[in-house]
Amino acid sequence: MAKPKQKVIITCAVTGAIHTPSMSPHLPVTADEIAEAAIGAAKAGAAVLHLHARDPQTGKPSQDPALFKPFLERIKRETDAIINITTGGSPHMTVEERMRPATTFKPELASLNMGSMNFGLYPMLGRFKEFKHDWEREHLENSRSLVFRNTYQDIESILALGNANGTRFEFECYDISHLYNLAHFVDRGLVKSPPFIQSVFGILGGIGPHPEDLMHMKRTADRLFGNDYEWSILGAGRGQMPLATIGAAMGSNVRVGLEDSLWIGPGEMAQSNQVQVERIRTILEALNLEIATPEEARAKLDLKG
Ligand code: KMH
Ligand code: ZN
Repeated sequence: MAKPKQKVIITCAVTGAIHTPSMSPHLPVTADEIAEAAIGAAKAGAAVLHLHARDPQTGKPSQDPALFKPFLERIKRETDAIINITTGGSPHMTVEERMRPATTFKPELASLNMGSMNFGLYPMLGRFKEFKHDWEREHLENSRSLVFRNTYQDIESILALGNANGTRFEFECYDISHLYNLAHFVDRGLVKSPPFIQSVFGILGGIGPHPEDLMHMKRTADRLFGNDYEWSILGAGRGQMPLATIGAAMGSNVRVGLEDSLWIGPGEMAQSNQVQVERIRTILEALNLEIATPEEARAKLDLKG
């Protein structure tokens, strides 16, 4: 009998906390914009929606649950997609602040960043020079001196929150050491199998975007977790589509969205999250891969539904 085809989970990270409104007119900011972008991505094939909120006046990232509520309600009404709420927030926030929306809404999935690191946003000052709001320049400038703090205690607090609420995690691993941190928590019995590993490539402060970096992450994850993990690829910026393509050809799931890249081609801004989902979907189908529905993704990731 033919082996059933592995179905690929597409995650779409709709707005994030890295890019700022002056960088792209297409970055969703208000609750309606975030909801519409997320619904468009789900219709195009994203089974998972990774969500952050922003202050609607300034576009500044915010973890205020009141800002999440309207778009979460609308997305749940209009799609069956899996809601994944950030606990990363922004590298500028405390972990207590970052945990607020996942604590309030008890989603099926939440992100969990697996180590402390430099998070170099300041190189974007070379590319983007005009900013409508003061916070945007400061956000990039201050990244020279900040550490994205994810101590063992921080990780334990977020794991405890998930384990209390039946929330499972998208484990964001920006470097090889983060895989070892994840293995440590698996060994301690605090992480249920299979972990959903989001390997992040191309953030300054983490592993680079070279295909060899991807291979090294995969070899290490295979050694630490055997077959017992769900692998996904997130390439930042121009690495988004090439790395997702390489990963998918090797059996990974994929993440796209304007949180991770504002682009759809060299010098060409993505007009929406949906176009990035459509692009990766076209690539996956050309590779003869099938796209997981939300129900299939729930089964693969063992979510509460
Ligand atoms: N911004 C991405 C590189 C989070 O929300 O927890 C990683 C991220 C972090 O999605
Ligand atoms: Zn995020």
